[in-house]
Amino acid sequence: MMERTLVLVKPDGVQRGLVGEVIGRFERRGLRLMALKLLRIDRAVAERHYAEHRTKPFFDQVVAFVTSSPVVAMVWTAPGAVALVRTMMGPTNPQAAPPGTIRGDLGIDLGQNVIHGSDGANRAEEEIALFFGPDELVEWGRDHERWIHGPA
Ligand code: D4T
Repeated sequence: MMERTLVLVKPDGVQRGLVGEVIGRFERRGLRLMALKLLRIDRAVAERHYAEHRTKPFFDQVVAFVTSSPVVAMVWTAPGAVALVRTMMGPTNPQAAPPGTIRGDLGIDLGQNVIHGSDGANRAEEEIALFFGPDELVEWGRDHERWIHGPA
C-alpha cells in the first residue's frame, strides 16, 4: 500500500553537507519526493515532534540539538515507505548500525544520528502535518514508476 513518511536531515547532516547523499539514496531506491524544505525548527515544534520522549533524561538535549541549526524536511512516498525508510536509516544508535544503512555509513554518535524517519504510518501523517501544509504536498506521477513498483 502506498504510504508517506516524514524524513528530516538533522542539523548534523545539514552542517556536514550530507543532504544530497540522503536524498540520493531515497531517489535511487525508487521512493518519490512529495515535499522538501530547509527550515530552522522552533522549540514548540521540536517539543511536539519529540513529545513521546518528554519524560526521558535526553529530552532537553534532543530538543536543543534539533533546534540548533537548520534541518531539511521531506516527505517521501512508496509502497511501505515508512518501513523502507526505517530500514535504510538503520538503528537509532549509529554505533549499532550496519554498513549500508545511512547511520551505519555516515554516523558515529547517538545524539547526532544524521536523519529522522517516522516510525509508523499514523505517526507519519501527524509528523507530515507538523512540518507541511496540505498545499505543500505535491501529487505527481513518474512514467517509469511501473518499473519500480512492479506491474499494477
Ligand atoms: P529520531 O526520532 O530522531 O528519528 O530517532 P529514532 O526514532 O531512531 O529514535 P528515538 O525516537 O528513540 O530517539 C529520538 C532521538 O533521541 C536521541 N537519543 C535517543 C538520545 O540522544 N539518547 C538516547 O538514549 C536515545 C534513545 C536520538 C534520537
